[in-house]
Amino acid sequence: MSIQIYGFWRSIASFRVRVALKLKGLPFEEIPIDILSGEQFEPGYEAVNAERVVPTFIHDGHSIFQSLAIIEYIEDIKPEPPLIPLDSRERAYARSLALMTIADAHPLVTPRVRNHLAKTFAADGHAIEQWGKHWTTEGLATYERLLERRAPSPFALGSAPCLADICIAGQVVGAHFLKLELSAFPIVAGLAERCFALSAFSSSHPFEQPGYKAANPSR
Ligand SMILES: N[C@@H](CCC(=O)N[C@@H](CS)C(=O)NCC(=O)O)C(=O)O
Repeated sequence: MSIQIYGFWRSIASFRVRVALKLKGLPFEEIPIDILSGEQFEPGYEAVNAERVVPTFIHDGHSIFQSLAIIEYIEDIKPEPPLIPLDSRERAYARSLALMTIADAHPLVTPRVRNHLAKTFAADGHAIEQWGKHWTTEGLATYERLLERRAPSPFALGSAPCLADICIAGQVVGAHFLKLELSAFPIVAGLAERCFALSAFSSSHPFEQPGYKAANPSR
């Protein structure tokens, strides 16, 4: 089987797909699309992804977009180890936790939103950073309230990391970009620590990607 993902080191949605592939033990090639310089808008990539975002997942030439749809597809083609529980209520809970960041928190801090704030509302670098910190903190606070109601043991749904943990860890990656303290969110912080102790998570972190290391040789 051949798997490629069009992704970018800084992309939290690409991080989610990287972790899922690594937890499944599926080898893949990542083709970088620099979403900070606007490569996603070039006609060549628009032909691949009409939404002009990463990731795009290519399996034996078949293309899929949206990280949740991609992870569910990966689950279908390689069910073990499971990332989405079989029990209906547990499945719904895993998807609900996932969608909190995929649908609600993460879209607010994407480059297209930051660029629109700058171009249309003359937001400067400081204002855009504050915007990012606000919405990333809101996402972390929501996860903390959710996890207070059902404590991770040790992962969000039980003994092994699943879709929900991947998405919560992605929200924490957003906090790493903005150098946000996690002390106000101890349950989220503890869960993220357990996730990033696993190589599937730590090796997928944006700061571990070749593109980040090339741009930041001193780190
Ligand atoms: N909901 C989508 C998010 C896709 C998305 O917004 N990706 C970001 C990177 S994490 C992107 O490519 N942004 C380009 C832009 O905002 O112009 C998913 O989960 O795949």
